Amino acid sequence: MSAEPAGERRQALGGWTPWPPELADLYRRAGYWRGETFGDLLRERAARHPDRIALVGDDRRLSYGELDQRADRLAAGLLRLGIQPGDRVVVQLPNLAAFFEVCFALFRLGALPVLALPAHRRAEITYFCEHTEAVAYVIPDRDGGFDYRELARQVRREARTLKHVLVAGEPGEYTALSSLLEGPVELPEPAAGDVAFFQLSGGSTGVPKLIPRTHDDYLYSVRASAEICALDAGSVYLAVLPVAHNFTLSSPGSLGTLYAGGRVVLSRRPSPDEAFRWIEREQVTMTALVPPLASVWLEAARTTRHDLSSLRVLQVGGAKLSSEVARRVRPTLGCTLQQVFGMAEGLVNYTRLDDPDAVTLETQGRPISPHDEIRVVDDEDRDVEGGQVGHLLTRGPYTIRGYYKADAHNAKAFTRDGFYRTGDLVRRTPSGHLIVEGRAKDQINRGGEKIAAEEVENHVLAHPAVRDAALVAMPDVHLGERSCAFLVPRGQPPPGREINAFLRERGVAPYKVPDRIEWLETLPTTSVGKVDKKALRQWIADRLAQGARG
Ligand code: OOB
Repeated sequence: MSAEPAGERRQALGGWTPWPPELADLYRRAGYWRGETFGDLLRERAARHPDRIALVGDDRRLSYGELDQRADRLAAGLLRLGIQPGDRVVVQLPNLAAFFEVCFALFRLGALPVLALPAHRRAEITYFCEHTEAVAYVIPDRDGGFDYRELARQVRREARTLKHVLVAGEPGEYTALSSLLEGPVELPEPAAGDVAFFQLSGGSTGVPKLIPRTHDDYLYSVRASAEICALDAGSVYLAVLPVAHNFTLSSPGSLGTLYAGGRVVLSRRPSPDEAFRWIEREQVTMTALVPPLASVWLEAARTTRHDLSSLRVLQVGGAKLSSEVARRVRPTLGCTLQQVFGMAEGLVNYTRLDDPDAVTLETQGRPISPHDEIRVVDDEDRDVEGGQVGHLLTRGPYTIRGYYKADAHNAKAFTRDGFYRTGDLVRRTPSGHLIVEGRAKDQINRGGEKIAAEEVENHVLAHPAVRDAALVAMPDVHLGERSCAFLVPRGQPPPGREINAFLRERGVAPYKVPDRIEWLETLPTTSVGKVDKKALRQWIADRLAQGARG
């Protein structure tokens, strides 16, 4: 345990904003921050029930004892390779047991995983490597027909601090993770108040933002989430969305399940075909989906030959779930629906398992913690009347106080007294439940995948034929939203596919490539001269509605 800051090896990491001492004290006194690290957690569980299965996936079954030992041995190998406490390591692994071996090894070592998503490509990965000065990059050999070693070759050309590429699987010219398992060595103990790893923000600005999470704050959200979701040793959690995402990782996700001594099952694909097979085979009790996937599953469940009766809870979050789809969960799957409205920056809201239907079907839940401070405000940061729609601001024991190395942006994204401006528009019911009514941030929520408009606009503007660009959301029956780029050409507009090929060429993640392109002579502006995105959203929505009618 690392309860006492004295005598610990404290991290020298700069560029992040800790909580003010009086709040940190409060969170410790309340018993939220317990001085426990992720390394401690695994050690303790492995000592208690070494033979119990912790992870199942891709022909592997790892017990708690094995996971613990392999994390130690891999940490030793990483140290020998030259990876030091405090070093940053970009981890881009799909739903494989290796994800947990690598993360726990890095936690033990006090090195910091930067959790990239499998869909990220050269532009994003290079940026993460450069911004965090990462020394290593961990990838699978191939996944979903894509060769990550080829991506690593491209990243290595640009990311100067990168010394090692480590591969789960066939390493090619790189180092196989399996070759790094060595006899365990004595390791310095990281402090629980230190940054443990980086999550990625959905973002709304030009470059992706990194979210520093400490052992203390993240473990609190994991523990409290596991309690809210009633996880125990009999729980079997199926990870279908990427394991690196906050929802799948900690709400309560894989880490919550490991905390509770349950079993995590890793599905490589989110399709009902693969997931239903896992549910039947491993007697899965809980899983988490984004709304479009929930609709696909509900459809498939009507005719499946798989036995899904072990499922107790289906969580849906990441984007707004319509009450029509919500209503179909229990009759179709025979399990309880739990809505989850969370963010990688911290705050997570859940409907509780014993909430009445009206709450579960119509709201996005309420915060984890009595110490999650919630404000709903107008454009001038004044609290709105109860029940009115406003901007959601929050602060609390597991919500960050600033992004990593982003001072200028932090001044806008946080209030002076440390509330995070979520960019979400919500209404709060008298019972304290939140209903998401919209979004003020410049982001597209493409079926749970977040696209920062400005980031994509900057990439598009690098094309010589584009003078001006605005990316907006357009309604979509399947994904909720897709992206539409309004572009102003220099001279003759090129075909849209040329723009999209250009973006892929620049190494932009596929989900960020515009779903539709519209050429305009100029972009409409508001009275203060800003691009009128509201008008653009309205225009494309009307156009689509006409199309649907015609
Ligand atoms: C989760 O995390 P992120 O960081 O990918 O995205 C956060 C944003 C929120 O600010 C909100 O705009 C949107 O995603 N969102 C929802 C929602 N859940 C997230 N909007 C409406 N209804 C919901 N239920 O998406 C995330 C993190 C942890 C747990 C669950 C989701």
